[in-house]
This record gives sequence, C-alpha cells and structure tokens, in this order.
Amino acid sequence: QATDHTPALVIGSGYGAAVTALRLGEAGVPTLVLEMGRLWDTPGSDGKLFCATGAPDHRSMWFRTRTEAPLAQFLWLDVVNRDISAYPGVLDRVRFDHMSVYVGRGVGGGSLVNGGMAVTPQRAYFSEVLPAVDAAAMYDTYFPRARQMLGVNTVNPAWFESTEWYRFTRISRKHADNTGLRTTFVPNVYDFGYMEREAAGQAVKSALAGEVIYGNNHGKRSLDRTYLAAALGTGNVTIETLHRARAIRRQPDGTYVVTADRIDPAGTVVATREIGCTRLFLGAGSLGTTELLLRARESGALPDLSADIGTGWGTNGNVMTARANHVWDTVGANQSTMPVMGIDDWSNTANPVFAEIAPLPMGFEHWISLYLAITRNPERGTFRYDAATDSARLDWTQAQSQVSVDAAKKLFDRINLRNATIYRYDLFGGNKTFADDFTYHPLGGCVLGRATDAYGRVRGAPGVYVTDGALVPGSIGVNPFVTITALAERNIERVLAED
Ligand code: FAE
Repeated sequence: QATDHTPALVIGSGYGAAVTALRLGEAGVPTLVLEMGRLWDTPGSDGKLFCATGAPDHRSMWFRTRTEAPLAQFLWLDVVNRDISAYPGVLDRVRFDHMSVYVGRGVGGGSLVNGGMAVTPQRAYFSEVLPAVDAAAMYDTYFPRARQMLGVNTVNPAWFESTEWYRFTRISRKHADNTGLRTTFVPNVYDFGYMEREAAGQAVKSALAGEVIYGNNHGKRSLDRTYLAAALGTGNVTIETLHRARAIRRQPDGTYVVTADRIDPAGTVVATREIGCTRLFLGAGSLGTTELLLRARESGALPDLSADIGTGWGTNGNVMTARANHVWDTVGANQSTMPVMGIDDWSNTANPVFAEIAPLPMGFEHWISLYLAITRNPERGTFRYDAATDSARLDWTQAQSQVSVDAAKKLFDRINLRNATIYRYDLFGGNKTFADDFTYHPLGGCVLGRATDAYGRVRGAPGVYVTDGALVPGSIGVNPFVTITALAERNIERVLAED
C-alpha cells in the first residue's frame, strides 16, 4: 500500500516534466514532482551556487571522485579533469559500451548544464521524424509557445560582430564562408542583455567566465527560473528533491504506486517511499524514463507495456571535432560559453550536417575551432534490461557511431581543404580527431506513436504518460530542447482536455 497519494505524479524536472507540471498546476491538479538531483538554490562556501568549469569541485558531477569532462585532454595532457569528492553534482555522464550520455541532475534537468541553444527543427525534417504529429499545429502554436515560455532571445548582431567574446565564432564563420557553406545565427535562452553587461564590466560574469557544463551562476534562463517557477506559482505543484524513482506498479483500482529512494548528499538511501497516484507522468529524460518502463515491463510489474519500450534510441548523430587554425586566425583568449551560430548544411541531401560552432574557453589563445556536429545518423540503439544490476543496458556499437563520424568528416574535410588547415589530435584521447563516444542529445527509447499513442499515453498502462526526450525517435537534426518542450506542450494540452 502506498503511504502517500497524489492525483498527479511527475518523475523528473527537465523540459518535458516542467511543462507538464506547470500545465497540471494551472488546471488545478495537485501535482508532486520527484527529482533525483538537488535544488540548486544554496550557495557553497565560495558564495556561488555552481563551481567554475576550470576549477571543478564536488558540485560538478553526480557522485564521482574525478570529473569526466567531454574534452579530457589538451596537448595530450590530462590537465582538464580534477579529483573531487562524491556528491549529487549537477552533471552526470552515464556510461554504456561505446557510448556515454551526458545529462543534467537537479531541479531543471538538462537546462542547468546545457549550452542554451534554442533551435526549432526544419519543418520538413520534423515531419519526417514525427509523421503522426500535426506539423501545422506545432509550428503555429506549440513551437512559438515553447520559445516564449523558455525566454528565447538572440544575440545583437552589431555586438556580435564587434565583441572579442565571439571572435572564435567569426573565425569559424569565415572558414565556412571560404568553403561556400551557409552559417546561421542560433537563438539561445541565455539573456544576451546580461551578457553584454558582463562584457561591459557591469554584471558578474557567468557565460563570460567559462561557466556552462557545471552550471551557470547568472544569465541563463534555466527551467527553475521559467516553467518550474511558474509551476510552483500555481500553488498546486510541489517538488521533492533527492528522490530517485525506482519502480512502478499498478493497483487493482487502476491507480499506480511509485517506489522512490530518498538519498542524502552522501548518496546513502535514507528512506524508501511508496507514492500512489492517479496519473503518472514520466519526465526522467530519454535514459531515465526508458529505464523505468523497461524495468516495469521486464520485472512483470507492468507486463502489458509495448515491446517498443527500449527501442528507437539515437544520439541525434552527435560528434565533436576540432580544427587547428593558422597563427593569424586567432580565436581569442576570451570566449563566451554560449554558442550563437551554426554551419547549416542540413539541406545538402548527400550529406546533411548541422554543426554548432562551440566555444573552448581556456583563458588563453589556442587557435582551436571546436564544433558539435549533428548528423543524420539512421542507426538506432536498443536498451536491454539487465536483471543482475536491475538497470537498462544500451546496445550500441562503435560502427554505429562511425556513421556520424563519416558524415561530419565529409563536411570538415571540405573546410580543412579550402582553408589549408588540419584537425586537432590531442583533445579526445587516443589521437582521435572525432569524439564519437559521447552524446549530449539522447533521444528515444519510448517513441511517440509506437511505445505510446500520438500524445505520449503509454500503451498497456492507461494513466501513464511519457513527456520527455524519450518520445523523439533518435534524431531531430538540431539541438533538441525546444522540440521536447513544444511536444510536451502539445501532449499535455490534449491529455488535460480528454483524460
Ligand atoms: P532532462 O532535461 O534530462 O531531465 C530529466 C530529469 O529527470 C533530470 O533532472 C534527472 O535528474 C531526472 N531523473 C532521471 N531519472 C530519474 C528518476 N529515476 N527519478 C527521479 N528523477 C529522475 O530530460 N539541448 C539543446 O536544445 N540546446 C543545447 O544547447 C544543449 N546543450 C547541451 C549541453 C550539455 C552539456 C548537455 C548534457 C545537454 C545539452 N542539450 C542541449 C540537451 C538537452 O539539455 C536535453 O535534450 C534535454 O535536457 C532533455 O530534456 P528531457 O525533458 O528529456
């Protein structure tokens, strides 16, 4: 028997979860949100919420004794990572064979650690990926709603052209121009007005102080400041932190019970709660939501779940690479951490790639142009339930990542050829020129229209909904959070109207 009961229970507090909590709260539905990470509202002994990227401490990573940054080396030296003490830090790297997935932990999920790039996908590609979704409604109503709620804004072009903080972007644009490639400004949720004040010395630096993957102390409109603040403002939403949902079961009366472990800052389970709910919304992210449903199906708790749970997972074709520039093409010691431009070669049907021009703020001139490429990789992974560890394991091979590398290489070979430049070999380990072993954009596992109906209602578990990136089948062609937010807006509107 459950000890508590709530009409609506939301697992996780990332994009899908935050949208859902707000709309439930506005509709007057008492809603409890469980988040395994902490609430980032109390400064540490240095007076800051989050630690600096260049000097990571216990706040940086989720229960690690050493940081695991995406760019592990510089000049082949192990100078980036640091020993830390184990703590519920804000960034996690979930390791599977041949693929690691970076995710945010805390109230706000990925919004606490991401680069803030707020990109709406190309309509034709969106329709190809999610054919069951009415694109007109998405582009007329839900994408604009998502952008407005997320606080999306764009860099002032005049400031962009003149500031030292985006010199690295202008150099990459020049090299793309030389190659005949199109570049495009990309909106962001970081407050560019604040950033200009940082540059002018009128505001405490955050994006201009190297802060991003371990959290931004200022400037970024993360979900705790947007959707989640509004959700709490309805008076109907409660968020419980350091609660990790572990199991879901169905009661004879059709309600659900979620078993959740409450952990302390040392990671020790201090209590196990059984929380009953009439409606259960899964927003634990692609990995978290998929694991919860896979475990429920394989353990026999929810045996009627679809065989599609655990399938259709992809990396959004992510691959990172870096080029070495000529000495005269300086990228600047000062770099903003918020990307504002991409090389958009997505309409090149022979080799579609969208490459974000990424910062590498090391505080000194390094002549490196860094990119996070999004490729159209059709490979999909599958999660298996491993009873021995009671966890989901991902089946993914290096060959599946190679497809992303090959596509990115075709684009960057062209850029290198035209500009007489070469790749950097020292950044990703093993003399690799492409980082093919991690993704920032996990998508899929409980795909819309397959594991769920066209609105995220989980097949075989009436009253359970998927709200997050697990719905998107492995690829969306751009950075995904605007899509996840807009889909969640669309789905919860329907669910509130009909269920
Ligand atoms: P997500 O935001 O991951 O939230 C899931 C939440 O659920 C997390 O807070 C978890 O701690 C919590 N959780 C998981 N399991 C449980 C459980 N069992 N019990 C309780 N809580 C649980 O999900 N995307 C962009 O569009 N633009 C960018 O510039 C961008 N940059 C990125 C940079 C980095 C370093 C990373 C890691 C990601 C980036 N992303 C970016 C991806 C983006 O953050 C991601 O797609 C979304 O956060 C996914 O949203 P979800 O709602 O699916």
